Order: sequence, then structure tokens, then C-alpha cells
Amino acid sequence: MKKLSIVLLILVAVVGFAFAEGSKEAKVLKLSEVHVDGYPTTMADLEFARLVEEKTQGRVKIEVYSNGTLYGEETGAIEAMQIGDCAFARVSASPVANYVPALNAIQLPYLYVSADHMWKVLNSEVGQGMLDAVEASGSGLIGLCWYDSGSRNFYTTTSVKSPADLKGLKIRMQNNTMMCRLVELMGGTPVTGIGPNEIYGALTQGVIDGAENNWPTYYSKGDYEAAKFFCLDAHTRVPEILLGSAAALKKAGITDKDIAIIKECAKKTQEYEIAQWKAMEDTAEKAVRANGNTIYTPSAAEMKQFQDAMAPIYAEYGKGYEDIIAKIQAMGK
Ligand code: BDP
Repeated sequence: MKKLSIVLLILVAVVGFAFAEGSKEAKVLKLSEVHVDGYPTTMADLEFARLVEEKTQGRVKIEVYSNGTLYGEETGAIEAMQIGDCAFARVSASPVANYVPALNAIQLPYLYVSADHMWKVLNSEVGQGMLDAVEASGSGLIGLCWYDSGSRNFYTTTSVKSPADLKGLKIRMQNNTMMCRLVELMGGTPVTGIGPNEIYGALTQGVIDGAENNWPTYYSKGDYEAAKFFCLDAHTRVPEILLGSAAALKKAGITDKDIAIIKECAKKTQEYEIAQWKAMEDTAEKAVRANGNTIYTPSAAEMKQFQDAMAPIYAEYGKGYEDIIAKIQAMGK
């Protein structure tokens, strides 16, 4: 009898301890994503969440809020992260450059000759240096890893074949001063403050005449139904970035050990996203073409006009980053 009660007592103590440990350490963090479920970055976010939960043995759980349900505009997510209201966001590197200007150097127009070129750069010390620069910038953001986002192209309600056709058109741009300058130099008028889920409405209501993006976004947001002209000028390759919030991780009491695990897990999802990306890029292109949209590939002369218009951007935004830019260009040869 005595033996049994001792065994029971030990059992209760062990279960109680395990329970207390578990509940004490299970931290739930939010991740903001503007894309729909099934989009490559959303899939990568979920893979990141799965890995983090597994590798921290359940101490850290990440809830993914897709389709902009938490923050419809990426700038909103970034600002929330700065004050510790949101732990993670998968965003485009474009709006982040407003807080970490160095990032503009890796998304200059016509910088990369291919996706492979961009990945060579992002996987080199240049890419890691940029992630480190985010954390060292004093912005309160932590750069965790890169994802693919293809190339960005103009889509409009009227035909655009060269910079001359952009004249007088209001083009929705990401919230980044360099990107606004880009469209201005090409002859268009930039419009910002429109989140990815609001572009379709802005197009149908005539608030804007066009926007610019990759195949998967053009397709998945339904914008291809509202702006039927897609001009493959591939003006930028802007990588996606998975961001963490130093303040939110601190607020939630995430240990340094678990932050290191989180960083490792993020890196592991990069290849996964790239594979998803390739598949979706193909699916989206086929679907848009099958829809009968007008897809235009500029001639060499038209491409030269687009590219020549970008010289002031390199002078203004490349200033101070000449070495990095030269290194990036050399990697494409
Ligand atoms: C998409 C990016 C997304 C941006 C969106 C935009 O994946 O993060 O929010 O472009 O243009 O390609 O705002």
C-alpha cells in the first residue's frame, strides 16, 4: 500500500512537472502573409512554422495569417513588428528598403540576368551581408531568409510596349521610393498606398491604369482579369524576405537558443519555396495565356529604352554601394 502511494505520488509529480514545463514554454507567435493559401510563400511560411514547432519541441508555435488578414499592406506589418505587435512577416524586400536602404542595392532595375544569377548572389556573402544589415540597421527587424519572387512586369488596361506607352498612366507601385522613381523615369505616374488585395478594385474603378508584378501574383490576385496587357520587361527581381521582430520575440520571452533555432529553420525553407515557386510560375503563366491576355515581349530596341531610362536610379540609389553592385554584376558573367 505504502509502495503504491509512493509510486502514485512520483507519477503525479512527474506529470505535473511536464505539464507545467509544457504550458510555461509554449509561446504562440503570429506571422503575417499577404498571399493566398497555396501560394509559394504561404506554403513556405507553413513549412517554417512546422519546422519551428518540431525543432523547439513545441516551445514555439507560429500561426500563419495568410491573404493579408492581419496586415493588408506590408508597411503596416513592418511597423507592427517594429513595436513588437507582430513576430513575423513574409514581405517583399521592396518596402523593407524604406527602413534599410542598403536593400535597394540588391533590387536595382535590370540588375540580374536570370533567377540563377539572383540566387547566386543571395546565397553568397552579399545576400547574407544584406540579411545581417537588416538586423544591424536599428530597424528592430531580423532578416531570416530569402524567397523567390520571379521578375516584375507591367500590367495595364491599355497596351504597353515601351516607356512611351507608360506616359500618363497611373501605375500602382510598392511602397518604396526607388520603385516610384523607376516608373516616373519610364514616364508613368506612381501610385502607392494600395495593398495587394486592393489592386483589382483600383483597376476596375479606374483609380489606376496598371500595376506591376510577377506571374503568380498577377494571376492569384485576379488582377489579370482587370488589366489584360502584360509587358514582359522584367524590370526588377525583388526577392521576398522573411522577417522577425526583435521586440516581439523579446516580449514573448523567446530564448536565444530558440531564436537560433528559428533562424536555422527559416534558412531550411528557402529551397522548398524555390521549388514551389517554379511550379506556380509555370501554372500562372499558362492560366493567364489560356485566358487570352495580351502578353508582350519587348524587342531589343524597346528593352534598351526601358534600361537606358534607369541610369539616374543607379546614380541616386546605387551611390555608396558601387562595390556591391560591381560584385553582383560580375556574378552574372
Ligand atoms: C508580390 C510580393 C508581395 C508584395 C506584392 C506587392 O510577393 O510580398 O506585397 O508583390 O506588389 O510579388 O505589393
